[in-house]
Amino acid sequence: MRNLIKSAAVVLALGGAGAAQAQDDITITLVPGLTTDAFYITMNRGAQAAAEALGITVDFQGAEEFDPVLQTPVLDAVIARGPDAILIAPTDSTQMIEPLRRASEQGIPVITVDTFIDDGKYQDGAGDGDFPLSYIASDNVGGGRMAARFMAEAIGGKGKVYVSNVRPGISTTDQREEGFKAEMAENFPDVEVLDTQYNENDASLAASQFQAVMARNPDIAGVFGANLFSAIGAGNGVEGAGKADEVTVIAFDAPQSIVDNISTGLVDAAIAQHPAEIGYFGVMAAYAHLTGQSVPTTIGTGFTVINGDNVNDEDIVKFIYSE
Ligand code: T6T
Repeated sequence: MRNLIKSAAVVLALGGAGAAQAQDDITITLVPGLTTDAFYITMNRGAQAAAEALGITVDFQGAEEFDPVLQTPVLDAVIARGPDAILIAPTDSTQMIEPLRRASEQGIPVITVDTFIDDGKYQDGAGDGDFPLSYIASDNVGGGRMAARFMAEAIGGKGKVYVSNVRPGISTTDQREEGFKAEMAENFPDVEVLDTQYNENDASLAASQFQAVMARNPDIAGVFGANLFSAIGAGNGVEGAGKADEVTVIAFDAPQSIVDNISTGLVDAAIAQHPAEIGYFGVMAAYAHLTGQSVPTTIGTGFTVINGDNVNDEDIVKFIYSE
């Protein structure tokens, strides 16, 4: 009912008088993967910029860890409040399908940001999780391939490396690993990619895993941290082992601490996503839908590579994630 009344208000607003008041009445909820991650904090900054430009409200409701078991009750509470649209980074590509279907069945439009459910191809009539309107994110396979190229170049095209990753089932980090391995297999045959180490988004675990990998492979040449916590942990592990000069660390994500580690030389390169763009265009897509426009089923956002060559450039500052 509330949604119906609001839709009527939007239609009225489109007709002319009272536009500002009716737009004030639109509320979109952004559900991040977790609330304390600089990546999602930056995404929310972009979402708030769009909300301000449009004169609407965006609220930010999430769990404290990246976990579908914790995200589901947060989502259920959001659904119960009945926002006009939900933007969400689903924490598992299969486990979040049914919880999100509950939103869709209640008439709340769903757009996924950063991560996807099912195969990420929405509105094509195929698959259980076809109902979200749009997916707004980085090209994570492409980003994984970029990471592989920087790694291969830094280690001279040969040696042992591994991927420090969160856990299987997360679309983004799965795709980064897939892209990293595909690029190595296709173009760098002398790079051996060892077994992936899964760290449950725990930087301390990622750091201790480096020590264990090194104990088994004293000639380890590099580690790719496939997200912010994996990369922070990989850097800490390499530093703790006194191997900063010998082991290459390539990071996905760009919080201040990783950028600082690029300045000291501990981290060789970071693939910075543009989370503020994801938030901004997520809100714009939801608003477009709520005001009767069609929206693209995918919107791709970019990357900026930060390394020793540009880490001190003024232009780089805007790509460092907010804390
Ligand atoms: O890398 C981002 C995000 O893209 C991924 O889906 C989960 O991890 C981060 O939030 C970084 O911690």
